[in-house]
Amino acid sequence: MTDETVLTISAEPYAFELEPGRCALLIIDMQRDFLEPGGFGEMLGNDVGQLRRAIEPNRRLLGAWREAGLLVIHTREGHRPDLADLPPAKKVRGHGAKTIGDAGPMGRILVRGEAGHDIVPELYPRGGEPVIDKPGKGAFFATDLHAILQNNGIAQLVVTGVTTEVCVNTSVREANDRGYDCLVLEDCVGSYFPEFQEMGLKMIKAQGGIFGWVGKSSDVIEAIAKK
Ligand code: TIU
Repeated sequence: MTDETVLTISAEPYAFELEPGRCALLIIDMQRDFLEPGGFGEMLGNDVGQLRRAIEPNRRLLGAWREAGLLVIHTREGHRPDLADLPPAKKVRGHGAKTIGDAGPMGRILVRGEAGHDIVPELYPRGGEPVIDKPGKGAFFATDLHAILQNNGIAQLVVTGVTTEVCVNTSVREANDRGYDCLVLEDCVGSYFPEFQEMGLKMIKAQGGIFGWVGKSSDVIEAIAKK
């Protein structure tokens, strides 16, 4: 793979021209509290099985991405232990009996350093892979993600993670407005709600790719493995 390599990836609304030297894999919020039985997500009444389907395709993709020597960035949604960065509106939204910062099934809910806040073992970051701790749904809000991408010469993102219509969509929209081309992999993103999974992906690729492209992990893995 040279700096000039361009890999044509089958995608909608049309093929994505992936330039490996300028493309990072962005894995959004694959955290235990969202994905594991007994976590915060399940405590809220969600079916974590809907999200867990994305773990294995992400594991394969991450392996191939690392093998190819390309940049991978992980994100986690969460807050400072003192909750100074937690907007009061986010704390009280939903009127839940337990909310962010309270003691949950895997430590304090969405607080950095707690077990539930960390990334699932199957996709655990390796040393040298940037981990972005974000207080919001979008990966760019109040983080150094844009600076890290710019410093690495990144212009394209392959985006995976959870949930499709919340943090993935928000991050893709933020990335799009900052000039990044985003390829979202449908088998590597997940929603607790099947209808939001479908519509969340449709919203990205509609109107000629208004926010980006939608493809499959197998096509990316095949392309980067060949080079
Ligand atoms: N990461 C992410 O999507 N956070 C959420 O809160 N998602 C929900 O779907 N609730």
